[in-house]
Amino acid sequence: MTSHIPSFPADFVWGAGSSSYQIEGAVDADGRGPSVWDVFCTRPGAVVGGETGVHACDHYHRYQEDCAIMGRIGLKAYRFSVAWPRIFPDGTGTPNWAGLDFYSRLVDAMLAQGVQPWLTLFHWDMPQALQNRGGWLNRDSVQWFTDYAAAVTSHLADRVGHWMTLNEPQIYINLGHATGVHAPGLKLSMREQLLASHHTLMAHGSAVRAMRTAAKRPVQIGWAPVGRVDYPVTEHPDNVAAARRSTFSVDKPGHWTNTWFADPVIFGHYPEDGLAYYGAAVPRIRSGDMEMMCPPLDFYGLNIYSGAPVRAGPTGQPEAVPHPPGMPLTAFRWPVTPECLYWGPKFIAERYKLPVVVTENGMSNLDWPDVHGHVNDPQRIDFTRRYLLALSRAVAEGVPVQGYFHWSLLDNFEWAEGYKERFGLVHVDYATQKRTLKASAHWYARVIATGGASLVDGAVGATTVPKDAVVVN
Ligand code: IFM
Repeated sequence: MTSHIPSFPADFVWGAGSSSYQIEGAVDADGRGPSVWDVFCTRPGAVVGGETGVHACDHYHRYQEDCAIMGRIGLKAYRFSVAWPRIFPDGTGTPNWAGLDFYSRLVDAMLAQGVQPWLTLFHWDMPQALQNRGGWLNRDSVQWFTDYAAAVTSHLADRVGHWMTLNEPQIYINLGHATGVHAPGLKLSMREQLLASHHTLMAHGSAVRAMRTAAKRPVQIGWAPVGRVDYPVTEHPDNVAAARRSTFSVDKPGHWTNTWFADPVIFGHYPEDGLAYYGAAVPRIRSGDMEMMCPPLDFYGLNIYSGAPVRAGPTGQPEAVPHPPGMPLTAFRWPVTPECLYWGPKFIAERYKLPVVVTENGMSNLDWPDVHGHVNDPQRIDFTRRYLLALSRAVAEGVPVQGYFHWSLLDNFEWAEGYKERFGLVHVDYATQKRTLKASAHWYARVIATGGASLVDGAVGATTVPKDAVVVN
């Protein structure tokens, strides 16, 4: 890694994130309707241990305590999502006042702690009532989502300045509509998968336009796709070119692509290689569809956890390079590849010419309170330090990175994995709902307070910046 001194702009957004179904619980409270995840969790074998989000972190009732924790860590911003079925329990009709009011109180509690709200509209919990009408396969989903986006925006945009439409369309299309391991648990044909994805991209664009009108003041709108990052195995220009090419190619089953989703949203057309790759499975594109997808955005959110090394083959073509034996892995068995937080934002900003925000990054770990009640998670500290140093290199080289949101604030419901994977800066004892700040939360607080300077502290969890420790190798 190139030696550099970590440096982030003074207005860099240091945050942490979560999503509604993963933390809220209270699935019947105040008129909320069922979501696809409530229904999916009741399927035998769908979720590890038969676990569900029925109680999760009980954040719905404990949001004040959780906002106080955000204040203790010194977060500048908190990314959360709205549960669509709290606002439209039956999918359409009149918005549910009590649901809107919960998010209004949550936003006020955040602001009282000096934490800016960053709101995601769709983090996978579609109302089951809409799924019963075909979900994203129904072209009406564009209007359903637009109405929902407008309702939430007109209610909260006086206090919420940053908005994201969709979280990781690649994942909910792939796991929810192709392999069936996430809600709504469908195993559709490729043609149907691409139709569902086409509608979500139209819904995104239509919603952005409606939100700008409903907000009644300028707001920042982006989205949060998952970033496939192929990074060069060495920095030889041929390897860099190969990594860039494969990062932006459509060449693998499973929707693990940036361009199939982002080219329509930013450029207004599907990528040529994707059209060739999917061939006859590409849905009929009606007049006006592509134009609908691409209203201007203010930032490009990137969820990045891991990347894959690539080198240039004999004719310059990208070749995957296997990770070495004994590669560091997280508890989820995801490779630890800090390089992706340099190359991912750099490649994306170059291609799409938008400021980038890392809207998710973090790791699951095997954390538990020790006999003194402390939760020591040195792996998470080391992981985050390495990734943030890589990100700071991008910043130092002029890549327009505006912020970083650690995933996640609290341990939570990790979808089909239930409560097995702990991603939080804060440990949650699900039996008692006791929150304990992990060592990483204290460490991250220091990173935030020093504007990133403490990333070069020598010791795990160190609280002072050694004067001579300013160069990182
Ligand atoms: O927990 C998820 C989140 O909901 C979406 N992005 C990846 C995280 C870790 O798997």
